[in-house]
Amino acid sequence: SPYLEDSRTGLGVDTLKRAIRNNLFYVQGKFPEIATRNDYYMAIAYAVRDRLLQRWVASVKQYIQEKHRVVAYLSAEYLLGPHLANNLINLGIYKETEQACKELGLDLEWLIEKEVEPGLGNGGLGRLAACYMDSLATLEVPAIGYGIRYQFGIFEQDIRDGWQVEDTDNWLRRGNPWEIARRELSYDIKFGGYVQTYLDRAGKLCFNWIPELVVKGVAYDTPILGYKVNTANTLRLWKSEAPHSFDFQSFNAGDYNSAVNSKIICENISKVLYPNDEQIEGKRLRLQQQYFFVSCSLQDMIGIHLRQGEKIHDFHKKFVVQLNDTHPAIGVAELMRLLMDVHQLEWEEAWDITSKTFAYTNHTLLPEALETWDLQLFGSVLPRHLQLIYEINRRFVDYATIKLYGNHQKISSLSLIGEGPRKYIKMANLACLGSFAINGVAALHSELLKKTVLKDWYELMPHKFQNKTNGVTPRRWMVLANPELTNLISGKIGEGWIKNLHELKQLEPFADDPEFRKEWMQVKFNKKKALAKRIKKRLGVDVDPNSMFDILVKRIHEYKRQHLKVLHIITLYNQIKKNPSMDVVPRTFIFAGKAAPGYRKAKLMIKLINSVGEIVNNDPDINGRIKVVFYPNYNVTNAQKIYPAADVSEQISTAGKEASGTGNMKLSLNGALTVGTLDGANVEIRECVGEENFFLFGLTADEVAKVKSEGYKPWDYYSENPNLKEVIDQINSGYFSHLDSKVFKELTDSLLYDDQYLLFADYQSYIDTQAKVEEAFKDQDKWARMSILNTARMGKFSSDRSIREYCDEIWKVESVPVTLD
Ligand code: 26Y
Repeated sequence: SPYLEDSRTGLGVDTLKRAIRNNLFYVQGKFPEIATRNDYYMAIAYAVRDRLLQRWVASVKQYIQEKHRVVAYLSAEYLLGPHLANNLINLGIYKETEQACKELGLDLEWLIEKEVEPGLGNGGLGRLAACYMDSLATLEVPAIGYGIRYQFGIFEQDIRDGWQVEDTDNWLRRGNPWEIARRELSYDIKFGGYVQTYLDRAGKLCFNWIPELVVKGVAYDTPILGYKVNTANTLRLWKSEAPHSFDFQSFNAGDYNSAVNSKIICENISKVLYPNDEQIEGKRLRLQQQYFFVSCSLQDMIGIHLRQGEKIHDFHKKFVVQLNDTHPAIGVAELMRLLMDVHQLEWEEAWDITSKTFAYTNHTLLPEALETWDLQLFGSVLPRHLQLIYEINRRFVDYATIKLYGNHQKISSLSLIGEGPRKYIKMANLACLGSFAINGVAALHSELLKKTVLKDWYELMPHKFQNKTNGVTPRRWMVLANPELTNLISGKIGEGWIKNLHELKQLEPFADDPEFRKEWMQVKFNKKKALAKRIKKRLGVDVDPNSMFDILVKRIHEYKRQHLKVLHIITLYNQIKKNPSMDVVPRTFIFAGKAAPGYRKAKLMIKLINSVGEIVNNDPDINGRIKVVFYPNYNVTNAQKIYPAADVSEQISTAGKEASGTGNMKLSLNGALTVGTLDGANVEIRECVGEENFFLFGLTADEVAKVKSEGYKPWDYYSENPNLKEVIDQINSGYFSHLDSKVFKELTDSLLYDDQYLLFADYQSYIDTQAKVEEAFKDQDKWARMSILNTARMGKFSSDRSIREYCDEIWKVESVPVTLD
């Protein structure tokens, strides 16, 4: 072309080359001879960022000019994963950039591997938020994601002597080219102190919160680009800082220490992500984190709304605020405070606006995982909100008393305040009351919510309850993680499926094509080879890519039952030991996942996996036919390498415990066949892929409830099942722990005497099902057919479908195509 493309927006190979060279010089201040790998990574990242900015500015401009309704997604966690490759894919310039790099003598993949991922989440809930941000942008829906810019994300996991060891995640150490600090966009957030009441001149009762501490929240924005559209939405994360004039009295008085101390206290709020999921810990700092980001976000929304010349009374028409679990539920009280104490609205109107603004997604059925805050602690951090919650509750209890004819048990279960040795605030109740919609994350989960943890709410307000089955973005989890499979599929059915996953259905006829089956299995084999290479490099263990890759990767939890998988492995091991010449299908068992640092049994499960691996992998009788691998530091980066290599996806939670699961979707989409219970979204996956392509085992949620109510006795299963007994006795004998019989006692005791998660009840069914898996795998051609049909039928599980449903049925927002000028 005779025209020179703009260096900051052009998408051609030559332009990209020029941009990378320019950035190396003008951003990194380097020339090729002395540039490091990081310099090149930065040079490319900034080239990509320029192209994002063009779309981002256009999106924001259009949203402001045309005053569209906006979704605000409030989440304490965003598990984004690396940006560079994803942005290249969504911009549609992966190939071009690869070529530009090549011509500059660089290997793009090698640079992509360099990126440190922002691990600002624990697991499923945080990753869901990231998939939803991708889909919102792809569907061209005006949206802002609000959260916390943790300086340290989820810890890095290392394994030493079989045990998990945690290291801090200093993800910002080399800088972050994907964010822009908006120094001018900041809000003051109050903490502690007391509330003054006074009558104003009109005789109205007013409240004045005199805080003990004021912290400044500064916005850091990251553009989230949709797939092959111009929409780039904003992820706005708040960093806490000391206000400009922090403690100048102390400073002036020469008390340097106390001045610096208060700076540190302020900065602590966004310092580190709490590494617990499902296990609540009532820590003051965590409550401060929640309030900090929620208050910044709501103040920001009100500011945006008013600056557009709109009235505060119409706030709920401009914004719909989705609460990602109860972590941001304090928003209900905070919006009341802002509307009343700052914007002078009366209670009735403030409540009307508030209860039309929020919608709440629940992510758990474990009653012990429902968030509560000690009332005293709560009042000492948020004294004004405690008053507001009392008043919200007073009005609600009055209403409920009439509706429920004074059914005290129900009313006290619905109350926002729990009574006991100590009073506490029930965040799920605050979320339910303050929201116009409440949803679970899979069909079964949404049904069980209505029958169990939120039963009383359902009976009182059935119209609020909905289901929104989770989904995952095919961009990251197929196009990026598995370009080989992507190409194979697109070669047959075109690329439409990437935006409309239902189109995968068109693959079905190719399951009958022997050539296609061969190519399908070849892609899988190559991905297994690549993973085997990584395993060798990271762990020094040889695994055979011809063996079945049997994969169980997720956070470590008793309810997820990684230890049930271990019981299966030991059972198989014992079978081979007794009959070394038996015909076994070689298998590689791959585990990965982090345990909350304070969760002793979960950490012990990791140790057990590694101890069993040590014995099994080195036993000459086994002769490499089964291998056990624990891949350390499971995160988005590693997940992208693991899913494409899976033959079997293990989804083995106790029925009724896993809200949805999303790893189940990513694995299945990548052609793995599922071994699973009827739990969470497994139920819907099985419905879609067909029961003949799904290895079902175990009790149903109803059966689990029944067995428990009838008095479950794990010991009976143990004493009546010789194989199970042998396995447990073996663990207890120290067979896997250098004859130290105490190491796993806490775990085996909890199984023998309690077994909350019914491992023993499901054991035999699991073993039998695994035998069927083995049989099926022997017929590789049949397996290929099953795998293809399985992927072809996963169309439902795109996060695009989930987000469409949220938009249509909860948020009432519409797409706004963005035009570039
Ligand atoms: C209160 C605090 C300790 C806490 C922190 C994180 C509590 C829970 C969590 C995270 C929960 C979580 O990740 N839940 C998962 O959400 C996924 C997305 O909906 C589901 O697929 C998955 O089943 C559920 O366990």
